[in-house]
Amino acid sequence: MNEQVRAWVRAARHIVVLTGAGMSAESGVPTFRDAQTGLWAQFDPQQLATEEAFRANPSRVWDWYAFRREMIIKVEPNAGHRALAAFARRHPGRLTLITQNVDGLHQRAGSPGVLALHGNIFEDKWLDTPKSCCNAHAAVAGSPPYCDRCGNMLRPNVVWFGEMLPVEILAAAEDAARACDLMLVVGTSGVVYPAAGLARTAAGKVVIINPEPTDLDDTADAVLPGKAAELLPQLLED
Ligand code: BV8
Repeated sequence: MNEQVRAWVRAARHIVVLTGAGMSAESGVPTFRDAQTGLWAQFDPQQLATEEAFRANPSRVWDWYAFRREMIIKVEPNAGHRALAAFARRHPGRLTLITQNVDGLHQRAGSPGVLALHGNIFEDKWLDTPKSCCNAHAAVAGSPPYCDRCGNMLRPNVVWFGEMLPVEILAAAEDAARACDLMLVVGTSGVVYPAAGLARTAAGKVVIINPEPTDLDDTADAVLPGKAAELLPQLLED
């Protein structure tokens, strides 16, 4: 099967790669569902990653993101991240990389033009529309930092459940999916929308790379039951 997929990679003029938390697992970043260890095990990530949860208990949610940032800072992109960046360097314009991950590891590996559908955990933005008094650099330190004039709070610049994805990035991702010859869907359980929907709108063949069954297996032309950092270097080498 790998040989078949390698032939599809060689023949494809435009490849789209859609990644999820499993892409970073071999770097040591627990997947979204596995991230709930220790203190956070008692919380459902989908409950924490919402505006409601943040307004109800800002320091709990802020500390959860601080916990995840600490974890991500300590790790490095893996061979899968590096293989994608190297392929893009060797074949400019042939690969569009779309990720659900907020960890920035694709960008750190050197991948150009990453479409980060769900934002970046290392960026902050104001919770409410900032007033003239809201200066992020002058925010009072705390969990979370806040404006001492109006009380506005900083929040991570990620897309929470129930929130719209960045319109331009989603539109670019949908365009790429509709124009691709081949889509590699790597390390995602395929349950979160509209991201998972991209695999269902892909014009080209869909190949899933995941050690476990996913909600998208039914739409795939091939399923490779393996790990991202092991299979991607094999599939993408010229
Ligand atoms: C919205 C950022 C609407 C925050 C995230 C249609 C149908 C059903 C529900 C909905 C629908 N449309 C919308 C919804 C609601 C909701 C949704 O999808 N709910 C699901 C859960 C049922 N979607 C939303 O709320 C979206 N917004 O719809 O807005 C709207 C419209 C108009 C006006 C206003 C609003 C926003 C969704 C984005 C939420 N933010 N992240 C943060 O990170 O804190 S989602 C977050 O969870 C991740 O970014 C990722 O997308 C998802 C986790 O999924 P995966 O990445 O797949 O990770 P998971 O742990 O599940 O699986 C890991 C996989 O890796 C496994 O399969 C495993 O086997 C595999 N693996 C493990 N090791 C390896 C491996 N694979 C390869 N190699 C390995 N080594």
